[in-house]
Amino acid sequence: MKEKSFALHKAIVSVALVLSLVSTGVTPSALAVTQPHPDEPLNKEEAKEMLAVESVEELDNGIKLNLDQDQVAFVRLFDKDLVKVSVLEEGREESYSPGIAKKDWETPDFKLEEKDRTLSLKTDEITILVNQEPFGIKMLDKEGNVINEDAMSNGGSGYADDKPYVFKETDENENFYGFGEQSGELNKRGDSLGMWNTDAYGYATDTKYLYTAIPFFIGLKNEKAYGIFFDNTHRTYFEMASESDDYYYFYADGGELTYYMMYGPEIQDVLDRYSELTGKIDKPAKWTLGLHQSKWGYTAEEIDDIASTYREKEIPIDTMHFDIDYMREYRVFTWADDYADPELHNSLDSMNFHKIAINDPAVKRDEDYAIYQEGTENDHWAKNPDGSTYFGEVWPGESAFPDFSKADTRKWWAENHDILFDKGIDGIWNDMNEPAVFDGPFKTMPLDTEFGEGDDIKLHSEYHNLYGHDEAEATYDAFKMHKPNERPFVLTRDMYAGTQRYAALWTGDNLSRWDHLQMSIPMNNNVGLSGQPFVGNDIGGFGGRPDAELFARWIEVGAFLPFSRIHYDSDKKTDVKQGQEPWAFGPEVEEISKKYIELRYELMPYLYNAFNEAAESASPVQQPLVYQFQEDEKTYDINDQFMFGESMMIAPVVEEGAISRELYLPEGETWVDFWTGEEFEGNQTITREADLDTMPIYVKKDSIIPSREVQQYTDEKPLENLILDTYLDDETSYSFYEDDGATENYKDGDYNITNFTIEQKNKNMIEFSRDLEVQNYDSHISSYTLKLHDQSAPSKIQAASSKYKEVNSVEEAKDTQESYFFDEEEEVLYVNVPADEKKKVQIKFSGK
Ligand code: MIG
Repeated sequence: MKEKSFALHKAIVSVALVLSLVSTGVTPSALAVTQPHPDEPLNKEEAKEMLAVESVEELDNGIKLNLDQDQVAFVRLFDKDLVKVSVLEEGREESYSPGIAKKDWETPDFKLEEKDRTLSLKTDEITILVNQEPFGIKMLDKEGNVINEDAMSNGGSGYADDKPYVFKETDENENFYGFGEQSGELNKRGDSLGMWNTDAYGYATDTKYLYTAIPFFIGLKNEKAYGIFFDNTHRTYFEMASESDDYYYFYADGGELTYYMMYGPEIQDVLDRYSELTGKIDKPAKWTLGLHQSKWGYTAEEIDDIASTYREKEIPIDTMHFDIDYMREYRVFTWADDYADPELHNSLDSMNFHKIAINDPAVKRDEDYAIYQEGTENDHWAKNPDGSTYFGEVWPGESAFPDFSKADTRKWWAENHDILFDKGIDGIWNDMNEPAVFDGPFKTMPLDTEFGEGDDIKLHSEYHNLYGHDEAEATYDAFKMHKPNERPFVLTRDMYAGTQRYAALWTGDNLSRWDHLQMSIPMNNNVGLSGQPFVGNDIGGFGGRPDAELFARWIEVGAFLPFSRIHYDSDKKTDVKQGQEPWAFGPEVEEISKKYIELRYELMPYLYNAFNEAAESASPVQQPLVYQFQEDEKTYDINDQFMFGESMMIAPVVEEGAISRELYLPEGETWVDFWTGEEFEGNQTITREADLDTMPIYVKKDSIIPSREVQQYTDEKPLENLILDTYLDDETSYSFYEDDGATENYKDGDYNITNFTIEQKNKNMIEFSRDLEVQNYDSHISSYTLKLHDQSAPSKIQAASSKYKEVNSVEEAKDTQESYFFDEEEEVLYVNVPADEKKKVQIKFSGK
């Protein structure tokens, strides 16, 4: 169980926390000091005073309800399965937080009726019933099943002591997912969750407040999913059947009651709508999907050495990170001499490394420092209530903080990025954007610090959870400003709903502990179900140091993270001298690391396509099993397995000392062991041996996994030979997306979509065909290698009248047009098809 409240301690600056966290035996901190006050329970008696409807006005997309107690409510249909509900003080306008990407919706067809004092708004997909006395909302599907309803006996929805709240009915069959980045397990039923962006160094498995606030969740009941987005940027609370099996509720410390509700029934349908509302990720630059290496405290020389060691050892990698040490005494937008040294940059460039630089919001109070001068002259700082500049202590010492709520300030911030981009920096890493303040009253600013100006002033209590969001937008804009045709890469520690439009997320300062490796899986899976597919954890753990076994198990998982970065804490905070590079634990772990990192690079076409899907429909790259298998209740609570894209299931070993594990194979599929080819029917739990170098992976039968030769970095060689790794049962197809993976040219149509189909026509024939759906990108692909698993020797392969030639090795097949090779031992058939093959390729077997 999570802690239900936190004692209010005197603020202890993070340095003190840091000092208590030394060596590998790090104990997670209690983090009791990071919330402005203990959780404030909702006044439930007050909530029971319910609102009643006095009159109704029809709107073009819904209704306005004049309520008693000087309140009004709006119920608007934004789409046939999306409704916006707001309850406001009379006279106030409905609003949109910066989390919202789309405000103009085309009103769906709907019918408004009134029967027995109940109003009904009916679309093709849902019916919203509004009870008038007392006021309450119900959502039904088109068959009339109740999907979600206000818990009227608890007080429905409204305000209690100025806190907006909503009570909903639930029962034991309902489970909850999403809520952004959270500690604990996958299924949040029974949990008390909170959102207040927190610098949670060394968080524990039950730490309630982490770095992000994504007040969105998915309810799954009787196999049907719906979503609720509580668009409130104040500190929010979610009591998910934590007090009773019959109801759940959510509320905020302040602000207005606005929430959106969307219906599935598929989880993906919910994500479609949620991501239309709050935005989707951009298609990422391909290099960002490669491996990243980072450490707080690498010297300039070490950055160069580590990079060249990767190349010498031929362990694939794309990117080195520059942590805060590169700045001149932590002054943002400056370079310390040794890190600015052109030799370092030339060296990294010559090894084809990409470079990411960290950036913090705090600007050192230093009258001789240009950035500080500009910020002061142009009124860019957050302010105290008396209008003076707010100052707080962070890495550079006393600092001012940009007010990112102002468009001018964001523009100024974006402009300054030329100082980083001019040095060849390709990506920006936004840290400390809670914002973290060492000497603030609870490690951030006082709640009455002011942002914005004139009528737009927001207090920190309201703006806090948006600070990182707006900084991410400013950083994203820096790319648009300085590198307009390049795909931006921003990495952020903090999010509000919608931040995925601008940035990828890493999950902050985890620890080198087994329970952190375990927790990272449900954490990422829930982030993925919250509209943010681009997520990763510091591989090996940030605080403390892993031992060889933990690092090996972690890099195995790490190679399958959407964002894959090894990163670790400064040596100043640990007794143990232990690196976290793949070779730092001896030859065995180096080999294991290399094996899995190479696998990631081989799977790059598959991974890039999974990201393309994510950019188009918010489908997560790393998925909890429930995402694809919501009809199989055995998946609902699985914490230690995940899907990597559509077809691969990862069942990592995350227990110390374990060399085998149990794993569940979901119902409705046949699963193929990736390493042995052995097949299993779904709906069973099996035990898999897993020595230190084996991470169990299963592939859904009837799938195609596009892959390629290993590269040392993503753009090393053009993709000429596309391997179609095929696990055929009956019929399978794959829609393959390709573009340059770097520029915005795809927006002008510069991409290809090729549809592959592989079909077992009859017992003696497999047929391959491909259809060019879109062909605008100048592809380098000249051949496809069909890699058909679990086959016997073919008798003949031909495309119309041209006969394919049998050769003696995979290599030979790759170099010979229209050829094939049968690997008898592995029972794998390789067929090399020219990319311009227009005819169907028929693979024939003499009757068995
Ligand atoms: O207060 O820049 O989460 O990744 O290495 C610590 C130094 C500041 C916290 C980040 C971590 C980064 C570290 N930063």
